Amino acid sequence: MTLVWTKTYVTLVYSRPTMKVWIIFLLCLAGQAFAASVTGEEPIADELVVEEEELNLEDALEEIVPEGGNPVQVETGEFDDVIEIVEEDVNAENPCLNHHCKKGKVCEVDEENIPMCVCQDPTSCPESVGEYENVCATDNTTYDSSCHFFAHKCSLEGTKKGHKLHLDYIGPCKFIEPCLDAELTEFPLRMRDWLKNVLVTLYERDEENNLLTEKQKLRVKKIYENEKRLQAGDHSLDLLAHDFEKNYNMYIFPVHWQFGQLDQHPSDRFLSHTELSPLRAPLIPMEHCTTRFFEQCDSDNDKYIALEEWAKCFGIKDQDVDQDLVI
Ligand SMILES: *[C@@H]1O[C@H](CO)[C@@H](O)[C@H](O)[C@H]1NC(C)=O
Ligand SMILES: [Ca+2]
Ligand SMILES: [Ca+2]
Repeated sequence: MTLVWTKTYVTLVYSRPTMKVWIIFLLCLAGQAFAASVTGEEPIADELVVEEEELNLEDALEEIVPEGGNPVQVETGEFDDVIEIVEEDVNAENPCLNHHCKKGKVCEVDEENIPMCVCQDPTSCPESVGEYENVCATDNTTYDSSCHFFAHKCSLEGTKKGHKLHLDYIGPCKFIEPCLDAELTEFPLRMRDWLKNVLVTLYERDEENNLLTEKQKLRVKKIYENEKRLQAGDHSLDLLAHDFEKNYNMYIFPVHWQFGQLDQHPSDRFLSHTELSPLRAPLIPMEHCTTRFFEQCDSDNDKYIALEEWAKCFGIKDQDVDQDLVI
C-alpha cells in the first residue's frame, strides 16, 4: 500500500519546477517509511522512478497541491469552494479564455457572450485510465476521477447532501479496518517521528535555501545538530515512545511546522477538512487510523482542528503550544 503514497508524490515531481522535486522526493521516501512501518514493507526507493509514466493523478492532486504549490507548504485551496477568479482580458476573443471556474465547473458564454461557470457534465471528464485515478468520497462512493467527483458535487450545489460531500481519499473505496484503541495511540508516535525526519531531511538537502525559510532553518538546525537525535529508521514503538519522552523538545517544532503547512486557507490557526486533505487523503488508504485520529483531534467537535487541539493530539503539552512556532 505504500505505493499510493509514492505515486501521489511522484506525479508531483513531474509537474513542478525542479526545486520542488526534492521536497516531494524526500516526502515520498519519508512517507514510505512512515507507511512501511505499519505494513511491514521495506521502503522501496526504486518504485519512485518506475511508476512515473503510468501516473496521471493530476486532477486528484490538484486539490492536494494546487498548481505552483510547494508540496511541503501544501496549499490546500478551498477545493470545495474555490473562489472564482475572473480576469479581464480585452484581447481575448473567447470570453472564457481567462475566466476560471472552480473545480466541477466549466465556463460557458450566455446569449450576450458573457462568460459564466456552469456545472461540468461528468461525461466530459477525461476517462480514467486506472484505479489510481479513482477517488473515494465521504459517502463511500468511488468516482472514476476527482473530475467526476467534483462534477457530481457541483450538481448537488445548494443541497445539504452536496455540502456534506467531500473527497475522502485517493483510490477506490475499500474496506478500511476499524482502528483499535491501541493502534490509535501508535499513530502519533510514528507521525511525529516522521515529521521530524522530513524536516531534518529538508534541512540536509536545502542547498539553495529554497526548501525552508530562515526562521524554519534555525529551528531545524537545533534538532539536526543534536547528537541525541534518534536517526531515521524503522524503530519499534517502544523506542519511539521512549525517544519522545527523552527528546520531547525536538518534537515541538515539527508538530507546529506541519500545522503551519496545512493552515493556509486561510491561515487562521484552524484546519478545515479541506486544509487537512493534503495530509489525510493520501494517508487514509495506507493508515487505517488516519480518519479516527483526526476526528478525535477535533476534541470540541466543531469540525475544525485548532492549533491547540492539533498540538494536544500529538502529545505536545499545553505550555509548549506556541503560535510563534507556526512559521
Ligand atoms: C465502503 O465500500 C467498500 C467497497 O465497496 C466496502 O468494502 C466497505 O465496507 C464500505 N465501507 C463502509 C464504511 O460502508
Ligand atoms: Ca485555516
Ligand atoms: Ca475543534
